[in-house]
Amino acid sequence: ETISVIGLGYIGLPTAAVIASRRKKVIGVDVNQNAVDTINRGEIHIVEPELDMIVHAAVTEGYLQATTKPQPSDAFMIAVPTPFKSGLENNHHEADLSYIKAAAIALAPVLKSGDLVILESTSPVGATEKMSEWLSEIRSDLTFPQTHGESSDIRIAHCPERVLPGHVVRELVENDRVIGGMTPKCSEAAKALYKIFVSGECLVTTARTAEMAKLTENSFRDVNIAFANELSIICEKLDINVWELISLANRHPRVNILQPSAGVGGHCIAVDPWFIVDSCPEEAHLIRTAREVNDKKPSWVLNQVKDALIKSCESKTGCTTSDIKVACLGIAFKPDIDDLRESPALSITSEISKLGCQVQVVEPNIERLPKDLVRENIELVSLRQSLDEADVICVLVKHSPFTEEIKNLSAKNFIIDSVGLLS
Ligand code: SAJ
Repeated sequence: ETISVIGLGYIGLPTAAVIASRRKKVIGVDVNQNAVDTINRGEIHIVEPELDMIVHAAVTEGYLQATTKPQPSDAFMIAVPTPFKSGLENNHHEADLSYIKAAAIALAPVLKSGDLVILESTSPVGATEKMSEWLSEIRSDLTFPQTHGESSDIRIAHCPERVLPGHVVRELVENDRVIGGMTPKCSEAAKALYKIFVSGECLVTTARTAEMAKLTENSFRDVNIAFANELSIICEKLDINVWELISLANRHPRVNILQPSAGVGGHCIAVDPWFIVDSCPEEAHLIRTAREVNDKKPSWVLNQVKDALIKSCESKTGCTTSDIKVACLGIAFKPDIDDLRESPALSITSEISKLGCQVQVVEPNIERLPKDLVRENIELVSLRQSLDEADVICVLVKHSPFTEEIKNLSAKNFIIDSVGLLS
C-alpha cells in the first residue's frame, strides 16, 4: 500500500512523516523543488517542534520520499492552501480553489480504479464534490461517486485537518478526526487510512458536513475572540480593566470568555469564517461581524500607541516624534511561536515605524528581523534593553518569557497592554 500526500507544508509534511513513521510507504508531492530536495535530505523547510526528527527518521529508513510529480498510489491526501481571493470589493472574500484544482489535475493521470482521494485542505462547502468533478472531467474512463455512488471506481472524502500550529505532531495523532465520505464506502475507506496513525476517534459523516464542521470550529473561535476584543474596547471607554472583568465573569459556571488580543492572525481563523459568509451572505451576520471586529482591532491598538506617543512627547521639553522610542513586545501571530505570517502584531509594528519614532522590537522566538521590518528606525533588542530605554511600551503578544521580566517595568513608561500581560 502506497500513500501519497500532495502539498508538503505545515499540514502535509507532518501528516506524511507520521504515516511513514508507521512503516507505510509514503510519497510526498510538492511543486516546490527546494522543499522536495530539503525533505529528501532528511531535513525540513518549515518550523514545527519534533517534526525534524520524524522526517529525518522516515527518510533515512526509506519510508518517506518526496517528488514534484505524483506517482501511482493507493491513496492520495491533498493538503494544499485554500486562501481567499484578495482585492475583491465590499470586503467580499471568496475561496481560491486553484491549488486544489492544480493538485487534482496533477494526480488525475496516475489515478486507477480502487484509489482513494482525500481532501484535507480547509474548504468551502461543496469543494470536495467540485474536486471529484475536476477529476472525472480528466478521467472519463473511471467512475466517480457523484455519478456512480457506492459502485464508483474512485472513493472520495473530505477529512479536514484541525491541528494547532506548534503542537501538530501530537495533535495529528491524538485529535478526533471528522471523516466525510461522498458515500458511506468512501468514509469507510478513509477511516481505515486514518486509523493507521490516529489514536483519537474517527467520526463519520458526509463530505459537506465535514467541510462545514471545520469552518464552524474556526468560526466559533473567531466569534468568541471577537466578543473578547469588543469587550476590551468597551472597557477602555468605561475605564474598567477588561482582564479582571473577564476573569470575574469566567467564575460563572457557564461563562468562558476568551482573551482579548492585538487582533486575530494566522492563516486559519482569520480566513475560514469568510467561506461561510461567502456561501450564505444574507444569513451569516454574526460570523461576518466577528471577522470585522477582529480585523479592526489592530488599528484600534495603533491609535492607542499614537495617543501614548503624543503624551510621551508632551511630557518632555523640546521633544519631537523621532526622539521617542516605542518598544513592540512580540511580533508573532500568537504566543510562543516564531510564525510571523498574517500577524497583527507584525503589521502594527510596521505601522508604528511609519509614525517616525524609533522602534525596538522584542521577539524572543526569532534571531533577526523579517524583511518587511528591515528599516532604519527599527532594531531587534532584548526585553531588558527595551524596558530600560523605551518611552512607550506596547505589548502585542503574550510570550511566556515576558511574564517574569515585565515586573521590572519602571513607572516612567507609557504602556499599552493589548494582551493583558500586566494583569
Ligand atoms: N487569539 C486571541 N484570543 C484567544 C485565543 C486566540 O486573540 O483567546 C488569537 C491568537 O493570538 C491568534 C489567533 O487568535 O492570532 C488564532 O490563534 P489560535 O491559537 O486560536 O488558532 P490557530 O490559528 O493557531 O489554529 C486554529 C485552531 N482552531 C481552533 O482552535 C478551533 C486549530 O485547531 C486549527 O487546526 C487551525 O486553526 C487550522 O488549521 O484551521
